[in-house]
Amino acid sequence: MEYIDLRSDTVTKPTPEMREVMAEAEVGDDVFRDDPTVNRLEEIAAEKMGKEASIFVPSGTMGNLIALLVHCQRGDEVILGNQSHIFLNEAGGMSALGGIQPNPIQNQKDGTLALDDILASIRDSEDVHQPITRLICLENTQNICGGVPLTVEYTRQVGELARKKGLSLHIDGARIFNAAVAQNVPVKDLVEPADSVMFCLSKGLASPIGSMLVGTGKFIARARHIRKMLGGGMRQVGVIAAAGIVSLEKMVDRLADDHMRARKLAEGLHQIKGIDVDEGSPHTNMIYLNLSMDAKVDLIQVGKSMKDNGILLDAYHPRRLRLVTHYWIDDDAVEKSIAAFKKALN
Ligand code: TLP
Repeated sequence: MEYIDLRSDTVTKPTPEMREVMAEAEVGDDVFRDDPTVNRLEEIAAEKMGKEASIFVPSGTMGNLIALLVHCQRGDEVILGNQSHIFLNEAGGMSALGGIQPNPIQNQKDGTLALDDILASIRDSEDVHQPITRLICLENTQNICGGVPLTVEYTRQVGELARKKGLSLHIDGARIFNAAVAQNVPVKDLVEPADSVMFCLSKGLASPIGSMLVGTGKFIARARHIRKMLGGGMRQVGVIAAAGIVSLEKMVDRLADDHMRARKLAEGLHQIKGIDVDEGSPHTNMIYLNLSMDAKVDLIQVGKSMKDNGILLDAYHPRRLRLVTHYWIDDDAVEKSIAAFKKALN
């Protein structure tokens, strides 16, 4: 049975065009830099982001970890959001593998870190008692705050603050193209203030695997070394890089369709008693909602009923839910989902 899968945009299977180019891809040993398809993908990614160089990595988690390991030494500290994926959902990699200490500060509702909070969290480098603050991390779009995009202006402000204080700025841009498309701004402008950016091919851009890390040539040379250290040096990986090229060349503009369908889905859900869609949601391709206290069922029950109707939800929390639209969610899937929610809540 083909499910309508609203759990995440990570569930996207390759498009028919991707399957074709994957079968035909020219490949070589990428650890020797011999894979022409990977080399091409890395060139395109760097160019699109307006940075000198890029490296293909197996996952967003590894891309973020490599960035942190390049920026920081053992004992250094990173300022990041307390709702950030790096802090909450990357298995503590920075501490376990890099001896790096997170200094989480509150994410505001709009996904930002307040500039005053960042300033107040920077350690006194003259004081031998304190760790050395090295890096600030932003997340765009900010997933847990609602898939909310950070603006060019805000990112510039954080970049300026970082430069003034001698810190680096890394952006976890797993969904940076969603942020660019939703705000109708060039992605280059969104990442211009950052020293490094990780973005995913394997989410809304529908590749089966892979993320890119971009930065200066020197930064990426060091990243290449660390990727190997982590076991992320891949061989004839042009077979998946080929899908990544389709992601970057053909799949970016259509993210607007995912955003439009998320809005349609949210409008439908607004009409259903017992569902409280978050104010302002969706900002991009994610809808966040709560089941109201007077709903007769909890989300675990709703999840079961939806699954019986062919729809998958990430229903692990009794009242709070995230729904994500992507390439494989078409208008019909939106209609069916709304109808199934109605049924599940009655
Ligand atoms: N996010 C996944 C889950 O891990 C939560 C999802 O379904 O949203 N940064 C951000 C902002 C992410 O949302 C994710 C994945 C990653 C990094 C990690 O990417 P992968 O899964 O490729 O390691």
